[in-house]
Amino acid sequence: MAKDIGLVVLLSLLLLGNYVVNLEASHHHHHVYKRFQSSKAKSPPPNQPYRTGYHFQPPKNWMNDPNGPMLYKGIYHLFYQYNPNGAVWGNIVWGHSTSTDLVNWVPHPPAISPSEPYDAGGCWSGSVTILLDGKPVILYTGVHGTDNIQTQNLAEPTNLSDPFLRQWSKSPANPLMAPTAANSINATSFRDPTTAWLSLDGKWRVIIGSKIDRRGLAILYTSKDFVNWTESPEPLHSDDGTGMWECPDFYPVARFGSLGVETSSFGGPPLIKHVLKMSLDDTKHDYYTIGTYDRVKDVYVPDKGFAQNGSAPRYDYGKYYASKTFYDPLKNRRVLWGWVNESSPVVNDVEKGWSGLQAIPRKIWLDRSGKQLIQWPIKEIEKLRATQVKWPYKVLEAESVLEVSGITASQADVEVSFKVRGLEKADEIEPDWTDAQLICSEQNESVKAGLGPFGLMVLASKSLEEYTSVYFRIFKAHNDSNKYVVVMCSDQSRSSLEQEDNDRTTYGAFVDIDPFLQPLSLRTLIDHSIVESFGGRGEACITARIYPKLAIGEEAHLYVFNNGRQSVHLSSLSAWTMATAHIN
Ligand code: DQQ
Repeated sequence: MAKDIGLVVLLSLLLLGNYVVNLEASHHHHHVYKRFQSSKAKSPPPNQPYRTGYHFQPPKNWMNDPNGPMLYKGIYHLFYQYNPNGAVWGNIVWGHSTSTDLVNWVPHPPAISPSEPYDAGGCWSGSVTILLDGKPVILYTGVHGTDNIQTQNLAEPTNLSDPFLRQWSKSPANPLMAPTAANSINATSFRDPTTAWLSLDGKWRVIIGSKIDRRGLAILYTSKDFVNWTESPEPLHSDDGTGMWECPDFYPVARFGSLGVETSSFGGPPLIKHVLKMSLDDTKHDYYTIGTYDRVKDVYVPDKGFAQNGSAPRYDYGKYYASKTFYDPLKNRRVLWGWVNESSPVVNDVEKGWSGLQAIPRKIWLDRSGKQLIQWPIKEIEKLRATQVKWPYKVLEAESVLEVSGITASQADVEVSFKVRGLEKADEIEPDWTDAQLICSEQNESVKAGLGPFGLMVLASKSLEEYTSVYFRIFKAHNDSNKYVVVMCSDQSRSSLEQEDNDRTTYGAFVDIDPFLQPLSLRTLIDHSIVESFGGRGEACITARIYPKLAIGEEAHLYVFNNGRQSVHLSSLSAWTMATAHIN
């Protein structure tokens, strides 16, 4: 059996060219390191190979933005933009589920649905704020039925003693914030209120995404009672040429350490920095800056080197949008949710009856450098880890591919660390290679270099007709051979035999680590049609959606490869089958 696999891999790699398989090593690990024999991942039903085993999704229909995540009476809530009538966007309500662990989810009826003239066109995105007496309230965007006019509205729990908060009542005072003849608000670009924060004057603040012409805006409102809101003369922040700012998120982070900070916390520099994230409607990516919140002038100023536009760093360099964080007082952390759209065309969504996933919630904090955020899948997800395969330290020879067998590769969690030697042999980066995505698309994993590419091939068919590669390349910096540039790629070009109509963009990100000093780690969460990768322990994240035809269920395989001219060291490798979570 092991021989067969080795042979097939060898043959197929020869067909692909460029590879010579390290057969010796690939034989060693088929049986040796299976440590646990626990629960298996369920195979997906044959007609639904792309539904996930541990990612949040409703039983059917369309889902987009995460809304109002929070903890209330020890229970986590997630609301989400949902179409109760079909697999395409429309008729938007707030879907609602709760959980005690952020892993398993119980569905509830929609929390809010169109019912009033001001939201007849849809209950769009918004946030939850926990008031001083502990009462959670929703601010959401209502879209007027006929003319797409957008206003901000309040909903409160009908029964606070219900820990699931299954019923919500809209305030009779709605709409609370509205475009009028007197203000200059763009009526059809005014949406997605953030979680509110309390400032020094005892008044609540909230920002709403907007634009005027091409200038993106975070319009600021203040209120004493959460019902009567006044627009501030200046936005909290704005930037020219960006287009519409959707789903803004504004929150404090600790300058050092990974603990979360409550949204209203004062602290102030030097202990606290602020993050402003916006979702750029033009590019459909989430960008953030790190900066200072001036509470006196009520403005946010990004640190030097940051601009609130498409040049800002991204949470995720793959498919990830309309994200939102919340402060989790139970675990003292800030948790990030993000919507992962399909990469297939609408006809396919309709055919399979659903569209959209939520990424695994991520703990998020500021890096020691103060220049970027770090993200890591919440710890709780590790309780789904079942059968484990663990390899000892080994050398990954130049041009080798090893199969990681013994787990269910279609529903898995993989952690691998590479140690590189001989960095002097790395190729020098071209001076104009400043765009990681471009580097990755011009040099796929078959293009050999001095150091790399090395990484994983996930959701691969046995003979590698299909695979998605997630890998690193290490370059010497231009004109400075003591500095190195690490690029992380996620290549979807061979993910499926039938994907002409899919979005197959190759994604790329720079990873800000020194591969001399630390091992270069990669963690990848694989779940049938989603591949979420974390490079350098959360320095760079890339999420992809893929639709294999062969690498489905038990037919999926996992490989680790090095296609560089030099060997690299595999300082650790662990892979787990992930058990199926109870989701909705
Ligand atoms: N999705 C919502 C809007 C938001 C957009 C509508 C972002 O509120 O601006 O479903 O994906």
